[in-house]
Amino acid sequence: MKNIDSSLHTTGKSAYIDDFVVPADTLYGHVFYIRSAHARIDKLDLSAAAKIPGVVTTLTANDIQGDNQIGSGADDEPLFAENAIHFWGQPIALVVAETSEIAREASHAIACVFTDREVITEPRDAARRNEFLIPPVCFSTGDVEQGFAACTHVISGTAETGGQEHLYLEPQGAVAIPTEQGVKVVSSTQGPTAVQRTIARVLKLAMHQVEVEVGRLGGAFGGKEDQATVWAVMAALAASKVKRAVKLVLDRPDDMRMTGKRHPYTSDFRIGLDANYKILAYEADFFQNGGAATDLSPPVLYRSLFHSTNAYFVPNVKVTGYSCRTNLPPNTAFRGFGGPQGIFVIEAAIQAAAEAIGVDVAVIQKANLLDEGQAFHYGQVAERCQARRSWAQLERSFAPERVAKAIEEHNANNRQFKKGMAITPICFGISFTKTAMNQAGALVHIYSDGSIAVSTGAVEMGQGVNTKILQTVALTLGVDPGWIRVQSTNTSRIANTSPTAASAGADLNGKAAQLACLTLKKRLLDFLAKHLGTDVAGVDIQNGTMIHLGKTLDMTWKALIGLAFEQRVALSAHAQYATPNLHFDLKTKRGAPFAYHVYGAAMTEVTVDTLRGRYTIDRVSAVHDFGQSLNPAVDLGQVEGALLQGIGWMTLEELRFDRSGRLMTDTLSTYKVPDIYSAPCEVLVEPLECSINPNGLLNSKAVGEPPFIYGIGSFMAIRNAMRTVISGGALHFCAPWTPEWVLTALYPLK
Ligand code: LUZ
Ligand code: MOS
Repeated sequence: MKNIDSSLHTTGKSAYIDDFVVPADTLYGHVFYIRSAHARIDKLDLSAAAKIPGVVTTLTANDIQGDNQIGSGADDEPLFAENAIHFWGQPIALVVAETSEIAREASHAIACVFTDREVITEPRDAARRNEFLIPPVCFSTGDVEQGFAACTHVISGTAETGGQEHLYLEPQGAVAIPTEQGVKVVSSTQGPTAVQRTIARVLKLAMHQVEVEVGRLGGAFGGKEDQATVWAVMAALAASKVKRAVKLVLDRPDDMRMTGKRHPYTSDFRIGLDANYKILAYEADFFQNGGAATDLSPPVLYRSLFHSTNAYFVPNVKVTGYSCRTNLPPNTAFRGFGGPQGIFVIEAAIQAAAEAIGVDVAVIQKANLLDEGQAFHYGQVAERCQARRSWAQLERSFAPERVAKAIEEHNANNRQFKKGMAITPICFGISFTKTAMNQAGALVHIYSDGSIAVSTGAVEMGQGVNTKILQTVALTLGVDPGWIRVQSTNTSRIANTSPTAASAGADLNGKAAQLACLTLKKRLLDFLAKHLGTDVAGVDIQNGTMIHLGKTLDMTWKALIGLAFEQRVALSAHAQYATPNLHFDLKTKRGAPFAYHVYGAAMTEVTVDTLRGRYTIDRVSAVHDFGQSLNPAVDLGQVEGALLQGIGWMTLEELRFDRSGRLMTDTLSTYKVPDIYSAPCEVLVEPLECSINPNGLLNSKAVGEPPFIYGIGSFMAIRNAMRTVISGGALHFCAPWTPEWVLTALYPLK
């Protein structure tokens, strides 16, 4: 089945926040902030702005009835700063005017006197001053010191990865409409309930007075898991103050300056191997740049620790995470959620070990892949482990040894253009690491004309979750997909939703929809059996036809529903799904936090122009574990998109903050994202054969985040190509590897 949204997208009919038809007297908001990343606010005077014609009101912390607090991870984030700001772009006030142009102009008339304070942008600087968002977190298993003592080779080093702008095509935004009982907000958020809860808290309302509606998002990638809330709350606050609809949409530079991004990490590693290249011990310290408030930094840090050994078995592990408070915007969820940052470090460590020992890196990787029944360092046992099977299929299908040989030959005969390759195995745990978040709701209505409406907590953000839910409903009820519509996500229809995140949107919400459909199906079959005067075991509904004792009945779906309605059969059902058997002990850092793991392996081939520092990604060949894919076209799109986003993170995308904490790369002319010219010339994706997953939706596996990690291969492959001209000496593991940095590494200043 093709993605149900593809024709809407390609004909421009998909409706986003900016397409939402607003009342004629809608007002527009503009957020005011000052040109500083850390300052004491001495004086704030909005009177000049308020006098500008067209300005209807201004809002500051003084306008808040409830708590001036929007922090999710901790109560450390005011909606409007009062006495101090801690990052460049932190909101201080909102101007509300008849047009967005007037609101923007008026914000320039706000007078704010402030005193700059010292700015910290680097996590290690923060750590030296004990500026942590949470106490250090340590996961360990076995005894690393004993492990290292038994090793033939011990290698240590440092690895760094940069931040990343989400660059969702649709910027952050919301429209708030005052209602009789409270407020209704249309928001571009992954987490409607988080928006609802925070509006209730700030406006001093009960949650049932707040309705949050989400049609679809023009991309999110984690950037709207938490950080869509701010703008929705501001719009709601303004709307309830002036009793008119208020729309607030950030322009691109403001969005890039004011919102948090992927966490940059700088990490120290030590890895120990025996004479057979078995990794006996691994130790790492991760310094996470958390930004100025807690936000999702703690769970992101936890996921770095969970995934710090990637797809390898390591008997002795000690990994420690430091969530460092700096004066950057609060960094937040971004596809992979700390996993890629953790995995980069062990891949760098293995690469460093291979170079120090003088052995092919793939030999070490392969020798240490996780086996069925082995335990991760947090105690969960790998079941239906696909690490070795993915690697083996990659070898069968894409012959990496032959590729390596061809590259060697090429490099021997070419001075300027050097080729390199790398294999990246992946392993990613599926479930929110916070067990309580692994639940979802669904509400299915069958209307009396036979048409079916499905509501869940899932937010469609381009990833195709609605298509998968629709397929699940069609399959479970046994009806033609044409009868079914997936509705918007709305807190009045589905309560207490987890954000659509952690790659688990289709799993959780699809399973809830499946449960609701099973209830309806049972009611309908009971009714059909009674209607025919037969036993329920003899009737079924399949592919839109009614079946009795193996024979097709002369009764349409529509007719069945008409009859059932006449007989007062309940044609609506709600269900909740909660992933079973998850547990994790935060004290001992042990348990089984994941429903299952996603595996895979990719080979990346590149060519580096060693004169200019430029490179091309020639080919990425991957064997990816989809389980039994529900929708191969949707899933392939996820792999391709994630791969390219991962390549961007590793190669092109470079956030630069100046010493005062100002983001210098706040436009698309200064922040380079991969386009079609920097995409791999060829992407070959093979599904891993015979992977079944009873813990997933209809045997499928989650797909959103794991393939992002394949991007690491582009960094390693470029590095390997550079190695052919730089023998010995330092070649740092410091991403992103922009052409400028490649050139600088190839021709270091003496
Ligand atoms: N969000 C979250 C996530 O709140 N918890 C998680 O474990 C997670 N994992 C991946 C992406 N988003
Ligand atoms: Mo996410 S990083 O699954 O919002």
